[in-house]
Amino acid sequence: MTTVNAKRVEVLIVGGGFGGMYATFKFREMGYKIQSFEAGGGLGGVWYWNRYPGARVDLPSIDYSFSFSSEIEQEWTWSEQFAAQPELLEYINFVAKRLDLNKHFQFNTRIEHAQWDEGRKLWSLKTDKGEMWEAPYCIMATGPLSVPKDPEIEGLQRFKGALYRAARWPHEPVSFEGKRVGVIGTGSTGIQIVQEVGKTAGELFVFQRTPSFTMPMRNVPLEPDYVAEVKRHYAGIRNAARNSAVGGTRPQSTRGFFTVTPDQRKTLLEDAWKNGGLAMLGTFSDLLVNEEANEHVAEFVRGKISEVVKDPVTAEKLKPRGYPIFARRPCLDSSYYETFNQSNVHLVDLYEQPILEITEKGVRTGKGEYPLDILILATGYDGLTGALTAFDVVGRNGRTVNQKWKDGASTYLGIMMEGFPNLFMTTGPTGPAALANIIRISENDVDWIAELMVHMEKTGQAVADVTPEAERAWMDIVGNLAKHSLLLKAKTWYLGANVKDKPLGLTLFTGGFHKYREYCEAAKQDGYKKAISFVSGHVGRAV
Ligand code: NA7
Repeated sequence: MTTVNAKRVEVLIVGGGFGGMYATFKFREMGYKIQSFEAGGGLGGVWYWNRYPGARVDLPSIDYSFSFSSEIEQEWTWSEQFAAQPELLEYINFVAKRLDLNKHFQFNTRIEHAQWDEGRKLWSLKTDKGEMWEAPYCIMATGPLSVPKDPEIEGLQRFKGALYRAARWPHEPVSFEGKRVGVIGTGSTGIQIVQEVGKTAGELFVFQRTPSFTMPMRNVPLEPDYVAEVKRHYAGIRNAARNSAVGGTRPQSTRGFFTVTPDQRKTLLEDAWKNGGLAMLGTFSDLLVNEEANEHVAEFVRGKISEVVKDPVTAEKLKPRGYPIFARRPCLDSSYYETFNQSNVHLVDLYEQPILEITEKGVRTGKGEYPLDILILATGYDGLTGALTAFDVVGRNGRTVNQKWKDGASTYLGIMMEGFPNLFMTTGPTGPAALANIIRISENDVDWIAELMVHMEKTGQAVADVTPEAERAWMDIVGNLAKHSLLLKAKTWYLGANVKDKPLGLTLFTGGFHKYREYCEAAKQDGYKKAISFVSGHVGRAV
């Protein structure tokens, strides 16, 4: 790759989601000369792209916000317990303006190639505009859910109606009034879309392959008194979040399911259902490791579906079976199951009638054609690894990330990869990415990287690469924990099962965010000696 006319900075940052925003702020404040890139037209990552009707975060807004600035915590006020996408984007833009972040970003710019230059100890990045940038450090804040995935269904391009992708939703409002609408996909995204679009669509056809378990969100407006109380106690709230398994304030019980009587269990589950949110997952300690306990909870939720959905045949089809509850990402809804009681909403069970093709008019299944005006794809992402395998990231000895990960992702803490010196990820694969609050992980990872860079500067090191032993040891920890997890028992993006030919495996740290932080801390203890091999020299500032 030629480096003629390359622009030179000290830290290159790819991605403008929460991770990229915080990295941009942090490294600027440390005095580094930075350049950041974002493929979208603005900041926000997932919340920039996912403007589909009903898009909403499923963690409490109070938790799902930056913790590094007490000024921002005090100045910003959330209006709802679970913020909707427009408010999240407003928050993101508020933070960006407050910290003057936009000026560091090149928007509408994708990185097409990244290469380590061993001789010059630099990363070279090529943008889709043909520009070259170089820096000793490169931060890939490319996110676990940034590469949307179309379904592998023949004829998608033939469809003459309006085709919308949830993860690339237009900025203009879309009307469903009186229209025949189809939605393919019933994960978190599809569920949010269905309950919203069902309100106005003439007819709504929900093409369901695997049903998800969804629980009531019970979203509420946040009362001023409550917000004031939160603002008084943010320090404690953040501390609790950092020391919890999920990186948030959701209680996590240490009580095993079978340690209490059936009556007590029932009461606890009913309470969790009434309280809403992901409370149920924290009601017992063993729901992701004890299959029998898990099945009891699954059956409880199936019972709730029958209580809501009037048509017993539809209710049965909506009931997930054959995989443990919570092994797919548990969804939250406000009226998903109720939507199927409306006469304009129809469940199309793809187990009974698989989709054969998309036609000019609509969707053709084994039982016939469904003519549609609008088709919405909510078919997920090439999660966790997709962003870094979508283009060539070339490390030492010409080895690419694709080559390194051909049998599955391998990293150290989800932050570094052996053979890719001075390249860092935030919320990378084999970290806790999808299982804990992404903002807490991003902050942790950026702070960890920053500390390492300070250490390098103080000790005169130009290059940091994780040792093969440290990476192997981390992967053993991740793998040994995964063996005990019921997450392995569902075909999900957590395992790469939704992408054809992707190596199958649980590339997530399942030990909890608090434990993850302990491993991150431990790496620093002996001056990174066990984890990282350094090459001395001058890097960083004033190049
Ligand atoms: P998910 O959870 O990966 O869901 C994708 C959905 O799309 C899921 O129901 C899939 O069914 C379905 N899908 C994918 N391909 C097809 C085809 N070819 N035919 C029919 N149905 C298909 O993505 P989401 O965007 O909903 O959620 C991603 C994360 O965002 C979520 O986990 C939260 O963390 C937030 P399948 O399960 O493969 O049978």
